[in-house]
Amino acid sequence: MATSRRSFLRGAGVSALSLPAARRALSAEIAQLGFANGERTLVRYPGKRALIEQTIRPPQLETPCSVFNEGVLTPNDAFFVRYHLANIPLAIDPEAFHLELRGHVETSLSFSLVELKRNFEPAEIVAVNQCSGNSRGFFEPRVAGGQFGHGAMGNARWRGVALKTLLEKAGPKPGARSVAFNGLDGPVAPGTPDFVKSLDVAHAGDGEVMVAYGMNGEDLPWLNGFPLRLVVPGCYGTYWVKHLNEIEVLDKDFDGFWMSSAYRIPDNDCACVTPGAPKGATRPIKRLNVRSFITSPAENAKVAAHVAFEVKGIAFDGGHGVEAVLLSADDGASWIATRLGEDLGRYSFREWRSELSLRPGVHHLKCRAVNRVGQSQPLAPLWNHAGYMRNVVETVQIEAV
Ligand SMILES: Nc1nc2c(c(=O)[nH]1)N[C@H]1C(S)=C(S)[C@@H](COP(=O)(O)O)O[C@H]1N2
Ligand SMILES: [Mo]
Repeated sequence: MATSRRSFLRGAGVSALSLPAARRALSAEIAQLGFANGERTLVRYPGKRALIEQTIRPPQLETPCSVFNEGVLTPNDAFFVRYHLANIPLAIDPEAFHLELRGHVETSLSFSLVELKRNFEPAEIVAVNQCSGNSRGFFEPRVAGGQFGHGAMGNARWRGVALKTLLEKAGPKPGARSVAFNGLDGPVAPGTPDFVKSLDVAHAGDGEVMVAYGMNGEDLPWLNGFPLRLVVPGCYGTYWVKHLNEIEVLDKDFDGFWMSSAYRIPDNDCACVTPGAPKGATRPIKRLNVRSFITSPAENAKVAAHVAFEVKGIAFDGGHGVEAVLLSADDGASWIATRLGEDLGRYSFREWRSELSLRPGVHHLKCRAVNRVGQSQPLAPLWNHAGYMRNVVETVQIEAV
């Protein structure tokens, strides 16, 4: 391999010595997330632009919403960062690194990075990575967990090897049921369960699930899972295991904590319960529901009255694809169609645009996406105990002057 270890790490944007020490808080700059106690400092990590700080150990960073107005792909240096466990890898030797594939298979395999890049046909897919708890800060009544605004999501072009290809090479034995994924991070306290996620064997081998080494034409950023991460198009970020180094095929359903206790939603059509009601039966969270956002104008923006201006945003769902985005300038009383932008695939953000001209005063703009199977967004928010899957029609208040 021509690339030296040091240049490889530079490529990942991190000196790899100490991330916490490399953190630069920009205390002069404050972000306001739009709910009570929504003030956050902006912070700069190696390889990242100024992002909204959610936690320090582990680093958790939210993308400012203005980034989603810049383009349909989220730049690597602006992509959000979510971790559960504080013991995250701070140094990885890409030449020594191996991905192990073992368990209920005919042949256990071990792949170096060079082998994954050279010996397999690269696959590419544009897909949204969204945290289950994106927008949790807006839940009312409030729920425990990271109080995110809308920036715990991003859209990127992922490059890697189809997991199906690797699984076929190892040869799952008859009776293989699930596949478990583990990364290099781990708990600080001995009692905390390691972050391991699983997919059933059919989903893991569907040809779309990917072991990714590239993101938007570069190596994965350190904080987004360098050197390998799982990409599970259409599914919540919790399955997109970072720093992936162990894949295990099992002859039973995987029952680790992060599948059997965490990341579960009410087992009903709306994934919701009446606030305060008992949790009831649950199932693992899975596919993204339909969402859309106005990215311009920004909240509290002023526009010139009676002058046409552009309204623009993004929409996405769990893989059926966006069929239409409707826009309302009168708080939902009437709706107009918008024009969809370039189609980068059914797992991608889809841009939309329209023009409005408003009389003087305060106006409430709303957008509402519909996917290709007719699913849309509720006009009133749904609630669950974990604060997952918010997809209510959001409102942006602006003033025409
Ligand atoms: N190894 C590891 N992978 C992980 C996690 C983690 O804590 N450890 N968190 C998951 C969750 S919940 C989310 S939302 C995504 C976030 O991906 P990002 O940090 O690249 O934005 O990573 C997933 N992969
Ligand atoms: Mo997440």
